Amino acid sequence: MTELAAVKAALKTQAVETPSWAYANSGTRFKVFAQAGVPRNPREKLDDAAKVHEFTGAAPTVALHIPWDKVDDYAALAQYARERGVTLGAINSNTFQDDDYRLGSICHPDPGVRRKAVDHLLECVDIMDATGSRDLKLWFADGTNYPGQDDIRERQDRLAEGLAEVYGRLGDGQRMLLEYKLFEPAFYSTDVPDWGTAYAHCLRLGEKAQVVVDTGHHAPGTNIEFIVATLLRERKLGGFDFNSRFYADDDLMVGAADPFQLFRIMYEVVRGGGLGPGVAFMLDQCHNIEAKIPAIIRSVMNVQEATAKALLVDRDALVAAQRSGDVLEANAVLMDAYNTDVRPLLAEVRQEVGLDPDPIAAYRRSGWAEKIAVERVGGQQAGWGA
Ligand code: AOS
Ligand code: ZN
Ligand code: ZN
Repeated sequence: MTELAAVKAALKTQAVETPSWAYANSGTRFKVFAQAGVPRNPREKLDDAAKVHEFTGAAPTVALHIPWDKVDDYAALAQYARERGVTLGAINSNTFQDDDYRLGSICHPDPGVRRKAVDHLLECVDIMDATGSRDLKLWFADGTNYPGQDDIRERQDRLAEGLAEVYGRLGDGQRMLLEYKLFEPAFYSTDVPDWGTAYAHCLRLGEKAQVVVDTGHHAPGTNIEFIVATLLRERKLGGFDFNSRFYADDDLMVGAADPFQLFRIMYEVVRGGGLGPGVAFMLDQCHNIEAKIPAIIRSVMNVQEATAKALLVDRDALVAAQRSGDVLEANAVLMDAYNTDVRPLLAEVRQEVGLDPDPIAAYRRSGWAEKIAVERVGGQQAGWGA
């Protein structure tokens, strides 16, 4: 296979998981702007996700969030997805929206509240059994607001105990993906604030526990690609929640704020052999003011563009420059790949698999946006503040 053929082959197999909540109405704590045609239930979210896959060919799975996507029959929902050409992906738990969770969930000082949180996580594994999902994605809003509020070390013990129970319930081929976040909603201490804490818990738990890197969950200036390289090296990178940030957990379109950072991350993924099914490439975004489906298509394309550039890095030239200590040349090799316009290459890749070279234009021409605007009245809010 020529080098270009190998790059194309890798791009053809790339899969980006889209989140059900990105199709629903969302906003900030100031205002949720309702959009026309937004899904009214989980099935309609899957209909929209299927459109993203239809035009990109690269979004074959959809992440669910429980209880925002609560249904009576999850196996039927999975079947509904399959009939539309997609399958159900990660199950995202929610231990942050009940009054009981004011002081935390799995780390709460009260064992009764901890029991409730762990039971929810176990229920999520039951749902995975029904949907055929591989991954349970855990993000905890747990933490404290004031020094002295709770024992931060004991909270780690509670976390470890709860996670161990859920880990024990995982079946063969199922995984637990633990997500970290610097702060918010807790402001003084967060129970899983960084990759090191997530890694330490996952290491103790075992092989089925891996870390999720949400690209919006770091302090400004954090070298995320270093984290990615390290986790891949330790075989503990379970996946990504992709999005962009300017300030905090902005959840904007991936590759919008800093496409160069996304390229650097994808380079480490390629370099570390992470471009495969072992790493889940998920989006975790909200489209508050822009049209949702084209924004998700755009996001998938942004990931593809960063990946294509990462695949185009001349590794031999890079290694030679690095080993000879040629700083400028090494940097130039990387920048050459980053500065390549990969859009024609991706258009070609799409045409080779029978897709329109311009997924957004194809979506716009399809009439789907107009159809759902007429058919769907009273779209659902994603969940936050609902
Ligand atoms: C929260 O900030 C996180 O990024 C989570 O991944 C969260 O679970 C997701 O937004 C869906 O609830
Ligand atoms: Zn996330
Ligand atoms: Zn987040």
